[in-house]
Amino acid sequence: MMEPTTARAAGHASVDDCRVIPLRTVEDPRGSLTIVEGELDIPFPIERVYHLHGVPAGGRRGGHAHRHLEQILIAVAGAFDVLLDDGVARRRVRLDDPRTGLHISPGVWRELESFTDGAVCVVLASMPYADDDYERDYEEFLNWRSR
Ligand code: T46
Repeated sequence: MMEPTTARAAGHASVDDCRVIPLRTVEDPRGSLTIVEGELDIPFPIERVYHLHGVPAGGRRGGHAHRHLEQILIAVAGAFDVLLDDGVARRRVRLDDPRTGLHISPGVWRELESFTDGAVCVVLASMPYADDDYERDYEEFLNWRSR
């Protein structure tokens, strides 16, 4: 059982709280099978799954923070960069391995960029979709983080 995120309630995590998690993978001559069970392999129950695909090579997504939502991003095909920003520090993570997932804590700004052709990003999310959980304005994000 994975420990729940302590920063979850506060929503004021740092970029260093965002970790690349190795995912359980079964390898055999037929190929590989990677497993994610909520609260076992990742630190939250999975309420929603979506995937980004058909992103043009070099394309970008994201450009926002979530106040409460936490997520795991997995590059199940291809690769892309995730730029993380907590209002003080920034960190860039390249995702290119379907056996790992990037845990993004609440309150961290993210930009996805440098997609390779054919890349697919699967996202495991801790909450249903809620537009009012998004902070899409960077200046407002900085104000919120500094409070
Ligand atoms: C994130 C990155 C990695 C829905 O109706 N339901 C959903 O569950 C989602 C995720 C999106 N939408 C709608 C809202 C917009 O009209 O789909 C449209 C595109 O969403 P957005 O511009 O937010 O897409 P991205 O790729 O910039 O961001 C998405 C997630 O929204 C976000 O949580 O972290 O992927």
